[in-house]
Amino acid sequence: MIQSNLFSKELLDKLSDAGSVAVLTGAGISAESGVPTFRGEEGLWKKFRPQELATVEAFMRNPELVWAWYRHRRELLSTARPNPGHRALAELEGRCRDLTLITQNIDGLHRQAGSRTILELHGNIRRNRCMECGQRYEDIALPQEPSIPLCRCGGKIRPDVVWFGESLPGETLEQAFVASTRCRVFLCVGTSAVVYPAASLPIVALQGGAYVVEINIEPTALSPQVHQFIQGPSGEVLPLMLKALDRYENQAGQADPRNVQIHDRQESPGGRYS
Ligand code: BJW
Ligand code: ZN
Repeated sequence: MIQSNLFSKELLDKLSDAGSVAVLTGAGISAESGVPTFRGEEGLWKKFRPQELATVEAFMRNPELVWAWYRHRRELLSTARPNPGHRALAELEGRCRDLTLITQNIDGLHRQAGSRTILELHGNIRRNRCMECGQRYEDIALPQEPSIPLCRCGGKIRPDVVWFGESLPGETLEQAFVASTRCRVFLCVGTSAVVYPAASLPIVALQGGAYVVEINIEPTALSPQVHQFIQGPSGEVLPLMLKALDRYENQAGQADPRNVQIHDRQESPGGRYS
């Protein structure tokens, strides 16, 4: 059972100040929607080898296999719905002056949940593009046959996602770095934080002076460096964070400032685990 008082006063204070917030999400936030993660016991990379499915070389070698894998995952995603974690982040965006949601996920669930400012670092599984001329195609426009869809120019069409060794979309990545450098609060949610350049964003946020909070069901290599690590499923922790924020703001609204003394415990990053 997660305690609702586990959110530090510093976090609630900075969030209620409606300052700028950046959030980085990974596969873990969609786990409670039934979307498999990549790493860990139940992860996709336990059953499939990334080198055979998530590189350009793999696609050139065996495009049928890569297409079969993506069609299978699209089918899984067709019934997936946003969970309370996605919805809490959409609600938080409505409450903040400036919130940038940076996601490594390609599942589109943040948009379905109502988030608006979304930077998709690794593309989107519902889009496709031609390897040769770059022409974009929506998923629904693609025929199932032949098994490798071809562009009007004759080039092979591929899912519009970012594979290992490929560059991330330049402008999107640039915006993600700017938001992470400038934010006052950075939330790192449901990512193993091992894939670069996304994994540098929380570090950049720390260097820029942001208060960095990590939410994950288990500690990661990042955990010792953050201001607060909150262990638990994001679909439970994030809605609780909003409730705690409500309570905090109500109390602040009722309090007579002359009677309030704030004792802010200065904590060094990494010192605090729930
Ligand atoms: C919960 C939860 C719940 C569970 N609640 N939490 C050596 C050193 C450094 C870098 C490199 C290197 N060799 C190569 C590189 C570069 C490489 C890289 O970083 N590799 C590392 C693995 C070492 N990066 C790249 O190649 C990137 N491009 C690039 O760098 O270009 C420049 C360059 C070019 C050429 C050479 C070198 C540099 C591109 C990376 C593209 C990643 N693509 C994928 C596939 C996308 C398409 C698809 O889905 O099919 O993106 S891989 C996969 O990993 C996917 C994810 O977005 C990404 C990150 O994974 P994520 O989201 O963190 O998921 P998991 O499963 O790892 O973690 C889930 C977490 O959730 C866990 O912690 C759980 O505990 C937690 N969790 N349930 C909260 N309910
Ligand atoms: Zn083409």
